[in-house]
Amino acid sequence: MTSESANLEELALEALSVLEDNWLGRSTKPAPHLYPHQWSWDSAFIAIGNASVRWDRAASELVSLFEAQWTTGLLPHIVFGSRQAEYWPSPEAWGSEACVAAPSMVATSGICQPPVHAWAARRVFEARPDEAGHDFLESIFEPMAAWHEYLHRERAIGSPLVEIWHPWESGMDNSPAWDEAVAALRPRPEEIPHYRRVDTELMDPTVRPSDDHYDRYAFLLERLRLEDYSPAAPQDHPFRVRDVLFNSLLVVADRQLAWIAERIGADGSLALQRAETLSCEIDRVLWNDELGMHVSFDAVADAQIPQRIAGGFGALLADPGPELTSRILEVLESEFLVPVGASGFMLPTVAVSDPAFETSGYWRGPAWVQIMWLVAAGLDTVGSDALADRLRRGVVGLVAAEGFWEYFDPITARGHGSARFSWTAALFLDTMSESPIADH
Ligand code: 2M8
Repeated sequence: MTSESANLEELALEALSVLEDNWLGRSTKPAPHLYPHQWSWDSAFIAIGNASVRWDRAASELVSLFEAQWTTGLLPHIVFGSRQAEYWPSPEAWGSEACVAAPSMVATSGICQPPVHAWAARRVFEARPDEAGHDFLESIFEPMAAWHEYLHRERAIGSPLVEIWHPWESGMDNSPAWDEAVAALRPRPEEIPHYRRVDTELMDPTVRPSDDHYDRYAFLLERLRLEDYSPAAPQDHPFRVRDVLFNSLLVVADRQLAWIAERIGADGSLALQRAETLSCEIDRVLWNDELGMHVSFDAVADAQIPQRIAGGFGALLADPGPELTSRILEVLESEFLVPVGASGFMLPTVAVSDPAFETSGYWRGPAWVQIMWLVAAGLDTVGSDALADRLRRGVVGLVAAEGFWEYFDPITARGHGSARFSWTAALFLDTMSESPIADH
């Protein structure tokens, strides 16, 4: 065994210990202190990482999340565990107990996150395609279909593209792509509920979203809470964004739902049809020819958001065809990718040359492992294997040099945010098991 592969083996053991330490009993918290409950898309990534190493936990991660599903089909972005664990917005701020559609056994948030779950469920099944795997797939299918149904029913307003109603729903909270839409919110002081941030007590406040943004996050939360998270006139909601990553992931998710349906003898034709419609709309509405990539659409301003962010490369997952793909790859290579380690690339969330770039500012520049993992999968989809491989080497290189951080500075490659971050560990494990990196 070479010293490099010995080192990778040690890292894999360390990744397992991160997941072990963050295990809550039936699911995994994203980070030891900063995010002490269960988060929706984190759980999907964690399930993917656990699938081939701790199968029962991978299944439990998704099953426990779906137990907190609302009767509307909404899959909440946070499922609260211990009330002792400090986090804002707390269960009281969300007030899910007062919503008829919310589960009674557990407190949750009332908004959602990108739909990576059907993909995760398929990966969990594929890691164990026996009776247990089949039972898991059967038990998750109806709730999964209801989750997708919720998105297509409640979030597609005047367009097949689905909307997010809060920046937190994108998972890329303070991305500069949302700056204008957030600035356009002008809450009166009495419309901002009183709150105390916990994140800035745990982290350097300069790398977290600003107080100004948090006021608006709190305002949107309160507005949605007053309407039981199901506004009677959704077209009047003040933050409505058709995010390219969210919609691209829904294309993948619908395709995976159809795949699951076939495995268990159910009908997946609607899901397939929806995936096709959505994928055409992504190219029709979200493609920006001047920027050479897909961007999100502000449904309140009725205009595209002309900001390139790494999430836009998520459109590769929906397979945009050779012409758009070659334009996208050109932008990816010439504007975004930054060399890391011997032969890897990292992908900043905002291009280093972009005026909006901030080197350690959370979703405003740093490289995130789960975005790199998703874009690598997008590159696989369009047959760009060499680039996908170099992005995966980037994931391994960053973790090997720095550890399992929440995100990484694209200039110095230093780790930032929370240490011992669950999806970094989970997707590192997946990257090691999926690719030939370890053999090189
Ligand atoms: C971050 O978001 C939460 C709010 O949901 C926060 O800042 O408190 C984001 O990075 C999000 O993508 C992630 O799912 C969550 C937990 O890791 O943290």
